[in-house]
Amino acid sequence: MNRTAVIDRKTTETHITIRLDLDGRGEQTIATGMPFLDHMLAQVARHGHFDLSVEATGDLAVDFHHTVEDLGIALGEAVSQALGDKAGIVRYGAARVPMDDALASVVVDLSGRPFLVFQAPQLKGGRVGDFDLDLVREFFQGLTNHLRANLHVQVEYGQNLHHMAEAIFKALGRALDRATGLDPRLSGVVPSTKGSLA
Ligand SMILES: [Mn+2]
Repeated sequence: MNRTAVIDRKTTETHITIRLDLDGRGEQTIATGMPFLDHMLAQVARHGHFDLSVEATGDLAVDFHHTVEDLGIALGEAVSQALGDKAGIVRYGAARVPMDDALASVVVDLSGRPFLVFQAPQLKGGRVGDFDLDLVREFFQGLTNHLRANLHVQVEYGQNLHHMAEAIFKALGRALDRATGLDPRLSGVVPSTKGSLA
């Protein structure tokens, strides 16, 4: 079974192309025009064992905001498309990932009901190079809405902003790897007593 997606999303503000294989080996080619975000998306692919290629051009000269939000949207659409009707998936995933001084957790339910809880006040107003860390939340909001998932993101503690952000994206990869994984005991049944996760 092929669990892949190709997304080509074009607006007046951004143009994003994503190729995704949920059952990959963590190989990535990522070029968003924002090297820090490239580094973060590479963590999702690596630790989610996804093959992921992302190309984005956007109105970065205005602000990184549109491109970051649209990347969240496009990645959500890609994962959603690759999952199809979600038959046989684990559905839930949780990961706590340390990075030196920082500890972050991501818990996901691929429920079909978008809801984001984002508790990372440490990032507020922070920057890594030219990347505004308030945009991490915008990325996750776009992802949540278009993956139609329940996502809980928390930075438990940390000192270094780069480490806290990176721990979040690594945890996202691990949690998504688990949630999108196939459970052979389900033999293709959708894991909901309603019979649907659409
Ligand atoms: Mn790093």
